[in-house]
Amino acid sequence: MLISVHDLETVVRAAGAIALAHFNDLKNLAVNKKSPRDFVTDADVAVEAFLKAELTQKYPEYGFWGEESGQSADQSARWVVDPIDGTHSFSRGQYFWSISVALEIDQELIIGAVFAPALGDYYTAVKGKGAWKNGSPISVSSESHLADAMVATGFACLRSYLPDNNLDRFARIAQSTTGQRRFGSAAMDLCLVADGQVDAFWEQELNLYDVAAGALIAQEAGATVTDFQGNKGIFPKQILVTNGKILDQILPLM
Ligand code: 2AM
Ligand code: CA
Repeated sequence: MLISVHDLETVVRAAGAIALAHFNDLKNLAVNKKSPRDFVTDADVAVEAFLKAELTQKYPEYGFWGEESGQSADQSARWVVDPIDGTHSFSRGQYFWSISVALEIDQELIIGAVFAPALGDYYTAVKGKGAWKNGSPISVSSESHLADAMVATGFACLRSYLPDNNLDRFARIAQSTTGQRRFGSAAMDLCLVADGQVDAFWEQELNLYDVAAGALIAQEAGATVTDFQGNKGIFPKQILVTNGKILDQILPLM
């Protein structure tokens, strides 16, 4: 079945309303830890349950994979969902968190939506058709000098206590760029590259549900999505997204 961006937007915005209701009532929010430094709240569970019910009922031909509830049987064509990306920020009352929904068929991303309800920003993209923020087309920045660039990263890898913890890489890149940001939601970071608000983003040890929708939005806005060696493709364990113009300059620092 052909999915319209508008039908998807209706579902994702309704999920956003559920998340926002919890966000506006934080003092009553139960925050639990899945493992050290990995949080889940009632809001994550409620938003994912809503999206799973809505999407599988409206589009029974597609399977479902969500961060909190796992994978349904059919996974060749599936929704890939992060109910709240940036749960830690959410639980502290900060605004940078998002709902991330992508449709993947035979390992190809077809449509993606990232909604940041507290910011009121809705990003979407359709394979081969472009990317939009709040209904207007978006594209990556034109910055071509790494020295003048604004970059973003995250440290999900620290939570798995990996020896390659991004700190040395961050130090190298911070010394070679003008601005560095750490927003705490990979799905949002990818949309910020798509919208030209930052020129590059990289992170390690993410999962497909953190990056699927945002990576399609970034690609459709003209971004290059690679691993740290410059191989093209979406590699959640090692993802580098740039405006394309600074890729050759940032790769040696990765
Ligand atoms: P989350 O909020 O949905 O968990 C920020 O650095 C990114 O890391 C976010 O996309 C965040 O997604 C993700 N993240 C948080 N905890 C993590 C963990 N324990 N392992 C891997 N990624 C994590
Ligand atoms: Ca997540």
